[in-house]
This record gives sequence, structure tokens and C-alpha cells, in this order.
Amino acid sequence: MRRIVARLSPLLVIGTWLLMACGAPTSSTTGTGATTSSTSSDTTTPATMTTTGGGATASSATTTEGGTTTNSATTTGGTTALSGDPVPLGVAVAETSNTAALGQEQVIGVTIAEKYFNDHGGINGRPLKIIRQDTAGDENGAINAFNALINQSKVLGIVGPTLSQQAFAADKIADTAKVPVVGPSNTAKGIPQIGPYVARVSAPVAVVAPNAVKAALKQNPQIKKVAVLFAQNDAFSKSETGTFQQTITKTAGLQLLPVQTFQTTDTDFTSQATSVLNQNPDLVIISGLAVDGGNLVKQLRELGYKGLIIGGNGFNTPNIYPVCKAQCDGLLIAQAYSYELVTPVNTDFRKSYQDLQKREPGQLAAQAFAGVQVFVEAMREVDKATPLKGLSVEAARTAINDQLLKGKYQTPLGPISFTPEGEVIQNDFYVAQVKMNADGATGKFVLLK
Ligand code: 1QQ
Repeated sequence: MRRIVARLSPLLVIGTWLLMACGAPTSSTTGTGATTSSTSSDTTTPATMTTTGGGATASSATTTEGGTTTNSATTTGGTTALSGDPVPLGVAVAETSNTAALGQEQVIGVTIAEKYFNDHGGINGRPLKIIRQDTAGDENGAINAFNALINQSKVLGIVGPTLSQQAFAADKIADTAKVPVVGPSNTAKGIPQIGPYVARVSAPVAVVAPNAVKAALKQNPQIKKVAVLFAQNDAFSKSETGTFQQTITKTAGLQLLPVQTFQTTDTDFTSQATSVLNQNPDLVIISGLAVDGGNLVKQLRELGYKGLIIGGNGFNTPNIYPVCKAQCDGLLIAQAYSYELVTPVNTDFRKSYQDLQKREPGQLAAQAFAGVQVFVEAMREVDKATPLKGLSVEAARTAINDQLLKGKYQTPLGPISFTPEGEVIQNDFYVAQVKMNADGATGKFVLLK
């Protein structure tokens, strides 16, 4: 039963944002309605949020991590029995609001990771326990979620938030409290520079986005005029459009048409789509989030645009299908993950995802898995040197942060490591093209060769 609840809840949430995507014109996030949930427990505790407006205090120095339970693992018939107090890791992503179109993939990724690493011995015999806080889609939601995880749940690290826009607000709180944060999907310029406790497993726009332009030119070498649109109220979209515009003009030597803007809360893109069509572009590039971006694609196609469209990282979820439906077909989206990668960890991850979702995993789920993985491996190393249960929460957080930045990890994304500043080092990048099925409701991210 526990498992069924845990597995169904992502679907319920997707239903909620779908209703919002198709109905209400604006995001309904309030930033105050976060709830705590754990993927390994069937109890849902309403969070008592203390919003400190950014002034989180570090937790008491007398708290020790893990208590007094003995820490031993016994192996019977190939499975490891975990014992001792669970090791708490926070996950703060957008489980509600329009941003859940992105965050819900991350919930699936971390849920798979928790089971995978607990099936593989946990933290040297102790179970990993993921404690989730919904950030919804705005900055306040992320700040509240971070404060609750840091001060109430006493997590040893946080995977999150979903958006760079949220990271620029919330990561500072964790950094000040000396709690390591790993961004699972924050791709804007400047994220690792927020502070020494901030790293990311999500390769930046400057590395990923240009690959989509290359792929578009390969499919249509006649491209000359490019229309670019971006969500001006979103930090990632602003950062990504800068990379796209530079790639168009400097790298590819193409003509950049007058740039159009929109808001992530917009639902009517008639004026932008009409001006794009009047400019007669050979390629359209959109930097926005899944619901606004998906609606823009749909309206562009409905008004008659026939050329290639590149969607930025905000389109990187199968949850765009219900938004742009058949009109999602042909979208090009650069990727920092290939479900086709044949490695032991990706084969396991891919199978778990397929079993749960009946489709191939995408980048956001894989990056969320990798975010948990770097914490797990760092925790194991720290625990080997000095058992975590003997360390204060503060000492454990700092030791985990130091170790995390030093490690090398074989993740579903391929091998990754970090610069001393916390920027991810990753080798391989890809481009996918959306292929919609005849039903106009389901589809696939086909990786281009
Ligand atoms: C960012 C992003 C988002 C589109 C990821 C979900 O890349 O906000 O940085």
C-alpha cells in the first residue's frame, strides 16, 4: 500500500497542474502551502513553516546526527538489511503549480534513487531517507521549503530547487546555514557562484543550448533568419536566450530577428506569434517553461508557422505533450542525458523509470537521480572516515559538502565530477526531437544521431 500511494501521488499532482495548464490563466502558487512528504513513509505531516525571510539560523550545535542506534547491516540472500537511524536528505522541488510539469519528473527521479541506493546498502548500512518539501513554482515557496528542511527536518543536504529563479532566492539561505545544496535542474549562468555550499549536476545553458542550434542547421542548412522569444520574468529563460542569441549571431552567423518577450504566467501568445510570423523566420527558438512554452508552440503552429522550433530546457519534460499536443511534434530540445546510455547504473535507472511510467526516462528525472547519488556517495565516504552518527549535524553537513565536491560519480548522466566552485563537469550532450503519436496525446523524445 505504501508503495502504491508513493507511486500514484506524482500522477495526482500531474492531474492538478494539467487542470491549471488548460484552465486558469496564471500560476496559482502562493509560496505558503508547502507540505512535507517522504517517499519512504505513508505519513504526511503538514509542515509548520517558519518563514524567516532569508535569515535562517544554523541548527543547534548540540544536535548529533543519527542518535544512538547501532549501525550494522546484515546481508541475507543477496539483499542488504539496513538498520540504524535513517540518514535524512532533503528534496525541495516544484510538486505543485505549473512548474510541477518539470518538478514532477524530479520527484520520480529521487524516488527511484532512494530505493536504488537503499537496495545497494544505503549509507554504509543505514537507510537513506528522502524528506520532500514542495516548493511550488515561486521564490517564496523555495525559501519556505529550504527553511523547513534545514531547521526542522535537520537534513544533511538538499537536492533542489527546480528553477534557477528559485535557486537565486533560496540557495543563499542554505549557503549561509552551511547546508550543501545540489541543483538538479538549475542551468542559468551564476548558480555555483552563489556560494561554497552550492553545486549543480545540471550542465549550464552555455554548454547545452548551442547543440540544439547545430542540430537545427543539420536538419535545415537553409536557415538564415531566426526568431527568438523568451520569458522575461524567469532567470533561466533570460540566461538561456543570451546563449541562443550569441550562438545565432556569433557562432552560426545567422540573422537574429527582433526579439520577443513573454511572461511564464501568460496563456495568450497571439501578439508574439503574429509578429514572429510577420518576420518570416526559418527557425524559432523559445526560452520559457513547460506550460507557457508549450502554449506558445501550439499557438505559433495554429497561426501557420511551419519551420523548425527549438525549445529550451524548460521544454525538457514529457509533460509538454498535454499542452502543445500534436503541435509538439518536431520540437528540438538539447539534452544532458541519453536514456540509451548503456552503463550499469543507467540500465537500472532506465528500467525502474520504465516500470513506473511506461515510457523512457528524460533528463530531469535522470539529473534528480544524479543529485541524490552525489550526496549518497559523499555521505558514504564521510561515514567511512568518521561515522556520521558521531558527528554533529553541522559537522556532517560541512564534511559532506567538502567530500561531494571532490568525488567522481558514475551516474545515469555518464561520469560527472565538480569544479571546486561546484560546477558540474560532464562529457556528453545530446539533442532530442519530439515525435508525437497519432493520438496527439502521447509521444517520445527521439535522440538524434
Ligand atoms: C532552470 C531550468 C529549468 C527550465 C529546469 C526545469 O533549466 O530554471 O535553470
